[in-house]
Amino acid sequence: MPDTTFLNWPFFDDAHREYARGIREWAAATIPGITEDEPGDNEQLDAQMRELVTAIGAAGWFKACVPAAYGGSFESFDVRSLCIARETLGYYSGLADFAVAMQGLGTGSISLFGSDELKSRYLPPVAAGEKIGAFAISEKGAGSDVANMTTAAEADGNGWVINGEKTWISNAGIADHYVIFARTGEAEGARGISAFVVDADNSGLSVSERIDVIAPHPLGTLEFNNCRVEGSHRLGEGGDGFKIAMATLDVFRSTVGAAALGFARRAMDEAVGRAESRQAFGSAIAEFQLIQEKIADMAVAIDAMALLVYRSAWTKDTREARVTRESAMAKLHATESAQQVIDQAVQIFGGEGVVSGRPVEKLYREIRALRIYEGTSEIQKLVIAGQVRAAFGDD
Ligand code: COS
Repeated sequence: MPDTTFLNWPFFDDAHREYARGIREWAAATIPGITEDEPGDNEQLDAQMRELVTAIGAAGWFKACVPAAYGGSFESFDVRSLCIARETLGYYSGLADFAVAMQGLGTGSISLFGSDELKSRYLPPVAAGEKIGAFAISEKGAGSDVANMTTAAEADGNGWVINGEKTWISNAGIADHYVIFARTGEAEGARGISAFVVDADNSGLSVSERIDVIAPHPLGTLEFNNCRVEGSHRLGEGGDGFKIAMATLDVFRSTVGAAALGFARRAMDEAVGRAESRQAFGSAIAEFQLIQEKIADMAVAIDAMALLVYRSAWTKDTREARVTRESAMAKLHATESAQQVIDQAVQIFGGEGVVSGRPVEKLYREIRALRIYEGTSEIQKLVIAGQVRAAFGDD
Protein backbone atom coordinates (compact mmCIF):
# COMPACT_ATOMS: atom_id res chain seq x y z
CA MET A 1 0.00 0.00 0.00
CA PRO A 2 1.69 3.26 -1.09
CA ASP A 3 2.36 5.90 1.56
CA THR A 4 -0.10 8.75 0.98
CA THR A 5 0.76 10.91 4.01
CA PHE A 6 2.38 13.47 1.67
CA LEU A 7 -1.15 14.47 0.65
CA ASN A 8 -1.46 16.19 4.04
CA TRP A 9 1.26 18.66 3.02
CA PRO A 10 0.12 22.23 2.39
CA PHE A 11 0.71 21.89 -1.37
CA PHE A 12 -2.65 20.12 -1.70
CA ASP A 13 -6.32 20.84 -1.16
CA ASP A 14 -9.22 18.46 -0.61
CA ALA A 15 -9.86 18.13 -4.34
CA HIS A 16 -6.32 16.73 -4.78
CA ARG A 17 -6.81 14.29 -1.92
CA GLU A 18 -10.07 13.10 -3.44
CA TYR A 19 -8.45 12.87 -6.89
CA ALA A 20 -5.53 10.86 -5.46
CA ARG A 21 -7.86 8.46 -3.66
CA GLY A 22 -9.94 7.94 -6.81
CA ILE A 23 -7.05 7.26 -9.16
CA ARG A 24 -5.29 5.03 -6.60
CA GLU A 25 -8.34 2.82 -6.13
CA TRP A 26 -8.95 2.68 -9.86
CA ALA A 27 -5.31 1.90 -10.70
CA ALA A 28 -5.03 -0.84 -8.07
CA ALA A 29 -8.15 -2.51 -9.45
CA THR A 30 -7.46 -2.06 -13.17
CA ILE A 31 -3.80 -1.64 -14.15
CA PRO A 32 -2.28 -4.97 -13.01
CA GLY A 33 -4.85 -6.85 -15.10
CA ILE A 34 -3.74 -5.03 -18.25
CA THR A 35 0.03 -4.93 -17.74
CA GLU A 36 0.71 -8.24 -15.97
CA ASP A 37 2.39 -9.80 -19.02
CA GLU A 38 5.34 -7.88 -20.39
CA PRO A 39 4.82 -7.54 -24.18
CA GLY A 40 6.94 -9.88 -26.30
CA ASP A 41 6.97 -7.77 -29.47
CA ASN A 42 5.89 -4.39 -30.80
CA GLU A 43 2.48 -5.68 -31.82
CA GLN A 44 1.71 -6.79 -28.27
CA LEU A 45 3.26 -3.62 -26.90
CA ASP A 46 1.08 -1.41 -29.10
CA ALA A 47 -2.01 -3.43 -28.19
CA GLN A 48 -1.25 -3.07 -24.47
CA MET A 49 -0.63 0.64 -24.87
CA ARG A 50 -3.91 1.15 -26.73
CA GLU A 51 -5.78 -0.85 -24.10
CA LEU A 52 -4.27 1.31 -21.36
CA VAL A 53 -5.11 4.56 -23.19
CA THR A 54 -8.70 3.44 -23.73
CA ALA A 55 -9.12 2.35 -20.10
CA ILE A 56 -7.46 5.44 -18.58
CA GLY A 57 -9.44 7.71 -20.93
CA ALA A 58 -12.77 6.03 -20.18
CA ALA A 59 -12.12 6.41 -16.45
CA GLY A 60 -11.47 10.15 -17.00
CA TRP A 61 -7.85 10.31 -15.81
CA PHE A 62 -6.59 12.08 -18.96
CA LYS A 63 -8.82 15.02 -18.07
CA ALA A 64 -5.89 16.40 -16.08
CA CYS A 65 -3.96 16.69 -19.37
CA VAL A 66 -6.09 19.32 -21.16
CA PRO A 67 -8.00 22.51 -20.21
CA ALA A 68 -11.67 22.28 -19.11
CA ALA A 69 -12.97 24.08 -22.21
CA TYR A 70 -11.65 21.19 -24.32
CA GLY A 71 -12.70 18.15 -22.34
CA GLY A 72 -10.43 18.47 -19.32
CA SER A 73 -11.12 18.98 -15.61
CA PHE A 74 -9.21 22.15 -14.80
CA GLU A 75 -9.29 25.66 -16.28
CA SER A 76 -5.66 25.26 -17.32
CA PHE A 77 -3.17 22.55 -16.33
CA ASP A 78 -3.26 21.43 -12.75
CA VAL A 79 0.30 20.17 -12.50
CA ARG A 80 -0.31 18.70 -9.04
CA SER A 81 -3.02 16.45 -10.46
CA LEU A 82 -0.77 15.47 -13.37
CA CYS A 83 1.96 14.58 -10.87
CA ILE A 84 -0.46 12.59 -8.70
CA ALA A 85 -1.63 10.74 -11.81
CA ARG A 86 1.91 9.88 -12.96
CA GLU A 87 3.07 8.94 -9.47
CA THR A 88 0.05 6.69 -8.90
CA LEU A 89 -0.01 5.01 -12.29
CA GLY A 90 3.80 4.66 -12.21
CA TYR A 91 3.47 2.75 -8.93
CA TYR A 92 1.54 0.08 -10.83
CA SER A 93 3.10 0.20 -14.30
CA GLY A 94 5.68 2.18 -16.25
CA LEU A 95 3.56 1.88 -19.37
CA ALA A 96 0.46 3.25 -17.62
CA ASP A 97 2.49 6.23 -16.43
CA PHE A 98 3.81 6.68 -19.96
CA ALA A 99 0.24 6.82 -21.31
CA VAL A 100 -0.57 9.88 -19.16
CA ALA A 101 2.82 11.43 -19.83
CA MET A 102 2.38 11.26 -23.58
CA GLN A 103 -1.25 12.39 -23.68
CA GLY A 104 -0.05 15.43 -21.72
CA LEU A 105 3.18 16.15 -23.57
CA GLY A 106 1.57 15.36 -26.92
CA THR A 107 -1.05 18.07 -26.40
CA GLY A 108 0.70 20.48 -24.00
CA SER A 109 1.98 22.80 -26.74
CA ILE A 110 -1.48 22.85 -28.35
CA SER A 111 -3.14 23.69 -25.02
CA LEU A 112 -0.63 26.47 -24.35
CA PHE A 113 -0.17 27.96 -27.84
CA GLY A 114 -2.77 26.51 -30.23
CA SER A 115 -5.64 28.36 -31.89
CA ASP A 116 -9.20 27.58 -30.75
CA GLU A 117 -9.62 25.57 -33.92
CA LEU A 118 -6.61 23.35 -33.18
CA LYS A 119 -7.58 22.98 -29.52
CA SER A 120 -11.15 22.00 -30.41
CA ARG A 121 -9.96 19.47 -32.91
CA TYR A 122 -7.08 17.79 -31.06
CA LEU A 123 -7.68 18.07 -27.31
CA PRO A 124 -11.11 16.49 -26.60
CA PRO A 125 -10.36 13.09 -28.21
CA VAL A 126 -7.04 12.87 -26.35
CA ALA A 127 -8.74 13.71 -23.05
CA ALA A 128 -11.26 10.93 -23.71
CA GLY A 129 -8.54 8.39 -24.60
CA GLU A 130 -9.97 8.04 -28.11
CA LYS A 131 -6.88 9.48 -29.81
CA ILE A 132 -3.17 9.36 -28.96
CA GLY A 133 -0.74 12.30 -29.00
CA ALA A 134 3.04 12.59 -29.41
CA PHE A 135 5.77 15.24 -29.19
CA ALA A 136 8.55 15.13 -31.79
CA ILE A 137 11.55 17.35 -31.19
CA SER A 138 14.71 15.18 -30.96
CA GLU A 139 16.90 14.34 -33.92
CA LYS A 140 19.96 12.12 -34.31
CA GLY A 141 22.19 15.21 -34.22
CA ALA A 142 19.99 17.31 -31.91
CA GLY A 143 18.94 15.74 -28.62
CA SER A 144 20.18 17.94 -25.81
CA ASP A 145 21.34 20.51 -28.38
CA VAL A 146 17.79 20.95 -29.61
CA ALA A 147 18.42 24.36 -31.21
CA ASN A 148 20.70 22.55 -33.69
CA MET A 149 17.83 20.65 -35.35
CA THR A 150 17.86 20.36 -39.13
CA THR A 151 14.32 19.21 -39.95
CA ALA A 152 13.00 22.14 -41.97
CA ALA A 153 9.59 23.56 -42.85
CA GLU A 154 9.40 25.77 -45.95
CA ALA A 155 6.52 28.14 -46.59
CA ASP A 156 4.51 27.02 -49.62
CA GLY A 157 1.40 28.97 -50.59
CA ASN A 158 -0.93 28.91 -47.58
CA GLY A 159 0.90 26.01 -45.94
CA TRP A 160 4.24 24.47 -45.09
CA VAL A 161 6.29 21.62 -46.50
CA ILE A 162 8.35 19.68 -43.94
CA ASN A 163 11.42 17.56 -44.70
CA GLY A 164 13.72 15.76 -42.26
CA GLU A 165 13.82 13.12 -39.57
CA LYS A 166 12.93 12.93 -35.87
CA THR A 167 14.02 10.10 -33.63
CA TRP A 168 13.46 8.63 -30.12
CA ILE A 169 9.85 9.71 -30.57
CA SER A 170 7.54 8.22 -27.96
CA ASN A 171 4.32 6.80 -29.41
CA ALA A 172 5.78 6.78 -32.95
CA GLY A 173 3.60 4.33 -34.82
CA ILE A 174 0.55 4.54 -32.55
CA ALA A 175 0.02 8.30 -32.29
CA ASP A 176 -2.84 9.97 -34.17
CA HIS A 177 -1.05 13.31 -34.29
CA TYR A 178 2.46 14.66 -33.64
CA VAL A 179 3.46 18.09 -32.34
CA ILE A 180 6.66 18.62 -34.28
CA PHE A 181 9.41 21.24 -34.30
CA ALA A 182 11.16 22.33 -37.48
CA ARG A 183 13.53 25.01 -38.64
CA THR A 184 11.70 27.84 -40.39
CA GLY A 185 14.64 30.18 -40.82
CA GLU A 186 13.52 33.40 -39.09
CA ALA A 187 16.98 33.44 -37.45
CA GLU A 188 19.91 31.18 -36.64
CA GLY A 189 19.62 28.65 -33.82
CA ALA A 190 16.86 28.73 -31.22
CA ARG A 191 15.02 31.72 -32.73
CA GLY A 192 14.51 30.10 -36.13
CA ILE A 193 12.31 27.15 -35.14
CA SER A 194 8.51 26.78 -35.36
CA ALA A 195 6.03 24.22 -34.02
CA PHE A 196 3.37 22.40 -36.06
CA VAL A 197 0.65 19.82 -35.53
CA VAL A 198 0.89 17.00 -38.08
CA ASP A 199 -1.68 14.23 -38.47
CA ALA A 200 -0.22 10.73 -38.40
CA ASP A 201 -2.01 9.82 -41.63
CA ASN A 202 -0.39 12.70 -43.56
CA SER A 203 1.02 11.02 -46.69
CA GLY A 204 4.38 12.83 -46.28
CA LEU A 205 4.95 11.34 -42.82
CA SER A 206 6.10 7.79 -42.15
CA VAL A 207 7.50 5.77 -39.26
CA SER A 208 10.82 4.60 -40.70
CA GLU A 209 11.92 2.48 -37.74
CA ARG A 210 10.78 1.19 -34.36
CA ILE A 211 13.35 1.32 -31.57
CA ASP A 212 13.49 -1.44 -28.95
CA VAL A 213 14.49 -0.29 -25.47
CA ILE A 214 15.26 -2.02 -22.14
CA ALA A 215 11.82 -1.23 -20.71
CA PRO A 216 9.48 -1.67 -23.70
CA HIS A 217 7.63 1.50 -24.74
CA PRO A 218 6.40 2.48 -28.20
CA LEU A 219 9.34 4.45 -29.64
CA GLY A 220 10.53 5.15 -33.16
CA THR A 221 11.88 7.37 -35.91
CA LEU A 222 9.70 9.62 -38.08
CA GLU A 223 10.54 10.61 -41.62
CA PHE A 224 9.10 13.75 -43.22
CA ASN A 225 9.21 13.63 -46.98
CA ASN A 226 7.61 16.71 -48.54
CA CYS A 227 5.07 16.54 -45.75
CA ARG A 228 2.53 19.31 -46.38
CA VAL A 229 0.63 20.92 -43.52
CA GLU A 230 -1.88 23.76 -43.58
CA GLY A 231 -0.77 27.20 -42.40
CA SER A 232 -3.33 26.98 -39.58
CA HIS A 233 -1.41 24.00 -38.14
CA ARG A 234 1.46 26.16 -36.93
CA LEU A 235 1.45 26.83 -33.18
CA GLY A 236 2.14 30.43 -32.13
CA GLU A 237 4.16 32.71 -34.39
CA GLY A 238 6.98 31.74 -36.76
CA GLY A 239 10.24 31.42 -34.80
CA ASP A 240 8.45 30.73 -31.49
CA GLY A 241 9.07 26.97 -31.62
CA PHE A 242 11.99 26.81 -29.20
CA LYS A 243 10.14 28.81 -26.55
CA ILE A 244 7.00 26.72 -27.12
CA ALA A 245 9.04 23.55 -26.58
CA MET A 246 10.75 24.89 -23.46
CA ALA A 247 7.52 26.24 -21.95
CA THR A 248 5.83 22.87 -22.56
CA LEU A 249 8.76 20.99 -21.04
CA ASP A 250 8.63 23.34 -18.01
CA VAL A 251 5.11 22.08 -17.27
CA PHE A 252 5.89 18.41 -17.77
CA ARG A 253 9.40 18.11 -16.29
CA SER A 254 8.16 17.94 -12.72
CA THR A 255 5.76 15.18 -13.79
CA VAL A 256 8.78 13.09 -14.90
CA GLY A 257 9.98 13.45 -11.31
CA ALA A 258 6.54 12.32 -10.15
CA ALA A 259 6.78 9.15 -12.24
CA ALA A 260 10.21 8.46 -10.71
CA LEU A 261 8.63 8.97 -7.29
CA GLY A 262 5.94 6.39 -8.06
CA PHE A 263 8.60 3.88 -9.19
CA ALA A 264 10.67 4.54 -6.04
CA ARG A 265 7.68 4.11 -3.71
CA ARG A 266 6.87 0.81 -5.35
CA ALA A 267 10.49 -0.34 -5.03
CA MET A 268 10.57 0.57 -1.35
CA ASP A 269 7.26 -1.19 -0.63
CA GLU A 270 8.48 -4.30 -2.42
CA ALA A 271 11.82 -4.17 -0.57
CA VAL A 272 10.28 -3.69 2.89
CA GLY A 273 7.86 -6.56 2.24
CA ARG A 274 10.77 -8.73 1.24
CA ALA A 275 12.91 -7.69 4.21
CA GLU A 276 10.11 -8.51 6.66
CA SER A 277 9.52 -11.97 5.18
CA ARG A 278 12.98 -13.14 4.10
CA GLN A 279 14.67 -15.22 6.79
CA ALA A 280 18.47 -15.40 7.11
CA PHE A 281 20.78 -16.07 10.03
CA GLY A 282 17.78 -16.99 12.18
CA SER A 283 15.58 -13.90 11.72
CA ALA A 284 13.83 -11.69 9.16
CA ILE A 285 16.51 -9.67 7.38
CA ALA A 286 14.59 -6.48 8.33
CA GLU A 287 16.00 -7.04 11.84
CA PHE A 288 19.52 -6.33 10.58
CA GLN A 289 20.85 -2.81 10.89
CA LEU A 290 22.41 -2.78 7.42
CA ILE A 291 18.97 -3.49 5.94
CA GLN A 292 17.38 -0.87 8.21
CA GLU A 293 19.93 1.63 6.97
CA LYS A 294 18.82 0.96 3.40
CA ILE A 295 15.16 1.34 4.38
CA ALA A 296 15.88 4.65 6.12
CA ASP A 297 17.86 5.95 3.13
CA MET A 298 15.04 5.00 0.79
CA ALA A 299 12.41 6.68 2.96
CA VAL A 300 14.36 9.94 3.24
CA ALA A 301 15.09 9.95 -0.50
CA ILE A 302 11.42 9.44 -1.32
CA ASP A 303 10.23 12.31 0.89
CA ALA A 304 12.92 14.60 -0.57
CA MET A 305 11.80 13.68 -4.10
CA ALA A 306 8.16 14.31 -3.23
CA LEU A 307 8.96 17.70 -1.69
CA LEU A 308 10.80 18.90 -4.80
CA VAL A 309 8.21 17.48 -7.22
CA TYR A 310 5.19 18.93 -5.44
CA ARG A 311 6.95 22.21 -4.66
CA SER A 312 7.45 22.66 -8.39
CA ALA A 313 3.89 21.61 -9.24
CA TRP A 314 2.38 23.88 -6.57
CA THR A 315 4.52 26.82 -7.69
CA LYS A 316 3.37 26.37 -11.29
CA ASP A 317 -0.30 25.98 -10.27
CA THR A 318 -0.50 28.85 -7.81
CA ARG A 319 2.39 31.28 -8.16
CA GLU A 320 4.54 31.50 -11.29
CA ALA A 321 4.04 31.25 -15.04
CA ARG A 322 7.56 29.90 -15.44
CA VAL A 323 9.03 27.21 -13.18
CA THR A 324 12.20 26.45 -15.10
CA ARG A 325 14.39 26.17 -11.97
CA GLU A 326 11.88 24.29 -9.83
CA SER A 327 10.93 21.75 -12.51
CA ALA A 328 14.56 21.11 -13.48
CA MET A 329 15.42 20.49 -9.80
CA ALA A 330 12.43 18.18 -9.37
CA LYS A 331 13.28 16.12 -12.44
CA LEU A 332 17.00 15.96 -11.73
CA HIS A 333 16.73 14.99 -8.10
CA ALA A 334 13.77 12.64 -8.32
CA THR A 335 15.06 10.61 -11.27
CA GLU A 336 18.62 10.30 -9.96
CA SER A 337 17.44 9.45 -6.47
CA ALA A 338 14.82 6.95 -7.66
CA GLN A 339 17.55 5.10 -9.53
CA GLN A 340 19.42 4.68 -6.21
CA VAL A 341 16.29 3.66 -4.29
CA ILE A 342 15.47 0.99 -6.88
CA ASP A 343 19.06 -0.23 -6.86
CA GLN A 344 18.87 -0.64 -3.07
CA ALA A 345 15.58 -2.53 -3.44
CA VAL A 346 17.23 -4.93 -5.90
CA GLN A 347 20.03 -5.42 -3.38
CA ILE A 348 17.57 -6.30 -0.61
CA PHE A 349 15.98 -8.88 -2.92
CA GLY A 350 19.38 -10.45 -3.61
CA GLY A 351 19.35 -13.01 -6.42
CA GLU A 352 15.56 -12.72 -6.71
CA GLY A 353 16.00 -9.04 -7.54
CA VAL A 354 17.67 -9.69 -10.87
CA VAL A 355 15.26 -12.38 -12.07
CA SER A 356 13.49 -11.18 -15.25
CA GLY A 357 9.95 -9.99 -14.63
CA ARG A 358 10.22 -9.43 -10.86
CA PRO A 359 8.75 -6.03 -9.95
CA VAL A 360 12.09 -4.58 -8.79
CA GLU A 361 13.87 -5.92 -11.88
CA LYS A 362 11.26 -4.22 -14.10
CA LEU A 363 11.62 -0.98 -12.13
CA TYR A 364 15.41 -1.19 -12.50
CA ARG A 365 14.96 -1.11 -16.28
CA GLU A 366 12.02 1.29 -16.21
CA ILE A 367 13.70 4.13 -14.29
CA ARG A 368 16.80 4.42 -16.48
CA ALA A 369 15.29 6.37 -19.38
CA LEU A 370 13.85 9.04 -17.07
CA ARG A 371 17.37 10.35 -16.40
CA ILE A 372 17.70 10.92 -20.15
CA TYR A 373 14.38 11.89 -21.72
CA GLU A 374 12.85 15.40 -21.59
CA GLY A 375 16.29 16.80 -20.82
CA THR A 376 19.13 14.71 -19.41
CA SER A 377 20.34 15.13 -15.84
CA GLU A 378 23.31 17.05 -17.24
CA ILE A 379 21.00 19.47 -19.07
CA GLN A 380 18.94 19.96 -15.89
CA LYS A 381 22.13 20.95 -14.08
CA LEU A 382 22.94 23.50 -16.80
CA VAL A 383 19.41 24.89 -16.58
CA ILE A 384 19.56 25.15 -12.77
CA ALA A 385 22.99 26.78 -12.79
CA GLY A 386 21.78 29.20 -15.48
CA GLN A 387 18.78 30.18 -13.37
CA VAL A 388 20.89 30.65 -10.23
CA ARG A 389 23.41 32.77 -12.10
CA ALA A 390 20.64 34.90 -13.68
CA ALA A 391 19.06 35.51 -10.26
CA PHE A 392 22.49 36.41 -8.84
CA GLY A 393 22.89 38.95 -11.66
CA ASP A 394 19.52 40.53 -10.76
CA ASP A 395 20.77 41.67 -7.34
N1 COS B 1 10.32 28.89 -21.10
C1 COS B 1 10.17 29.87 -22.02
N2 COS B 1 11.18 30.33 -22.78
C2 COS B 1 12.40 29.77 -22.62
C3 COS B 1 12.64 28.74 -21.69
C4 COS B 1 11.54 28.30 -20.91
N3 COS B 1 11.70 27.33 -20.00
N4 COS B 1 13.94 28.38 -21.76
C5 COS B 1 14.51 29.17 -22.67
N5 COS B 1 13.57 30.00 -23.20
C6 COS B 1 13.80 31.02 -24.21
C7 COS B 1 14.87 31.99 -23.69
O1 COS B 1 14.27 33.04 -22.92
C8 COS B 1 15.48 32.51 -24.96
O2 COS B 1 14.66 33.53 -25.50
P1 COS B 1 15.31 34.85 -26.16
O3 COS B 1 16.05 34.33 -27.36
O4 COS B 1 14.12 35.70 -26.50
O5 COS B 1 16.22 35.41 -25.10
C9 COS B 1 15.39 31.32 -25.92
O6 COS B 1 14.37 30.47 -25.39
C10 COS B 1 16.71 30.57 -25.99
O7 COS B 1 17.05 30.21 -24.64
P2 COS B 1 18.52 29.85 -24.17
O8 COS B 1 19.50 30.86 -24.70
O9 COS B 1 18.50 29.53 -22.72
O10 COS B 1 18.73 28.54 -25.03
P3 COS B 1 19.88 27.58 -25.00
O11 COS B 1 20.13 27.13 -26.39
O12 COS B 1 21.05 28.13 -24.22
O13 COS B 1 19.24 26.36 -24.17
C11 COS B 1 19.32 24.20 -23.18
C12 COS B 1 20.05 25.37 -23.81
C13 COS B 1 20.37 23.13 -23.08
C14 COS B 1 18.82 24.57 -21.81
C15 COS B 1 18.14 23.74 -24.05
O14 COS B 1 18.57 23.54 -25.35
C16 COS B 1 17.50 22.48 -23.51
O15 COS B 1 16.69 22.51 -22.58
N6 COS B 1 17.85 21.33 -24.10
C17 COS B 1 17.26 20.05 -23.73
C18 COS B 1 16.20 19.74 -24.67
C19 COS B 1 15.40 18.58 -24.26
O16 COS B 1 14.79 18.58 -23.22
N7 COS B 1 15.38 17.57 -25.15
C20 COS B 1 14.56 16.45 -24.95
C21 COS B 1 13.24 16.73 -25.61
S1 COS B 1 11.86 15.81 -25.09
S2 COS B 1 12.34 13.97 -25.12
